[in-house]
Amino acid sequence: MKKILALVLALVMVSCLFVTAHADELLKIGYVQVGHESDWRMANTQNYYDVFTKEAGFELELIDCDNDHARQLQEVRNFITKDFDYIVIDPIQEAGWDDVLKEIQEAGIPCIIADRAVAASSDLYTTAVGTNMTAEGETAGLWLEEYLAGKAAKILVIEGSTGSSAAIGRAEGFNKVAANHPEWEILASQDGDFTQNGGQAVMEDFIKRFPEFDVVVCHNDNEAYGAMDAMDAAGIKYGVDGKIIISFDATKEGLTRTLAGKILCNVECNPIQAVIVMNVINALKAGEQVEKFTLVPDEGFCAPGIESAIVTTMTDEVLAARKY
Ligand code: GYE
Repeated sequence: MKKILALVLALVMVSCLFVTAHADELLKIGYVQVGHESDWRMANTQNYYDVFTKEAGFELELIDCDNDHARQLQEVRNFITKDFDYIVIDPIQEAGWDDVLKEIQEAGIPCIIADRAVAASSDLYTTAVGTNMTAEGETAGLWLEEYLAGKAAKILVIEGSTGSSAAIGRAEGFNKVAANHPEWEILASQDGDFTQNGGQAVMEDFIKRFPEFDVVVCHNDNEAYGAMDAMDAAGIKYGVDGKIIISFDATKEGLTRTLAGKILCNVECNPIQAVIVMNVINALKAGEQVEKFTLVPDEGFCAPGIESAIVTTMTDEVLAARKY
């Protein structure tokens, strides 16, 4: 009996040891997330929780910085103090990162910039993963060029959060195409903060100020929903037989509205980025060289009945396959 007890005790001790050793081996990942402003963001957050699991060898601390740049810097500094193994930053703003990036470097912690970009020397971080926001803006512009086929248009823009690389890139890409079209007039461009409420408020203001317009470019789907609410309330028609709405993100709800012919063009920005970030981290851990930038590819979509050489025409199948 005693022998059995001793054996059981020994087994319990060994398994305890194993569990602690295992817990020690988990890589501590600190992720400073932008906020919870959009469906895109929620999908991105969920994706990190799904991928960076204990089973996969990670302990993830994801902080929702609620679009507060100063808070985001502070949270990164907390990760440094707590000596995290890897720091992942999704920068709310493009500017203002030099000091904190140097501090991460001095602490010897590898740093990954994810989704949005920083306006800092790439020597200051280990690697970056993200989409090409300028290319997204250009795709939207090229689709409009194709759709209008030389017709004049008055354009309103509801921008993403001021100072974010997503808003800067999308505006830059779209404006590059617009510069070739003297028959296009951009009437106004205003910050809707990537939210549905923001999009609605800006659109209500636009409707009062501009009785005539043809196109509304929204920097994300949630802003587009807000703009649609404002137009519905004002009795303004949009879609195939009304104002042209262009959006970005191509979330499931956004593409549902593209399939329904309401958002005529929707340029994808893929929020499913955590696996790529995880692969980069695993490669770094294994001592492998990683690229300075890993591109997350994306494509554009337009409403059924529109033929395009720039984007894919929406179908039920595309919508059914959409995970976010
Ligand atoms: O388009 C928007 C989100 O950084 C690409 O941020 C991302 C943008 C996305 O809130 O919906």
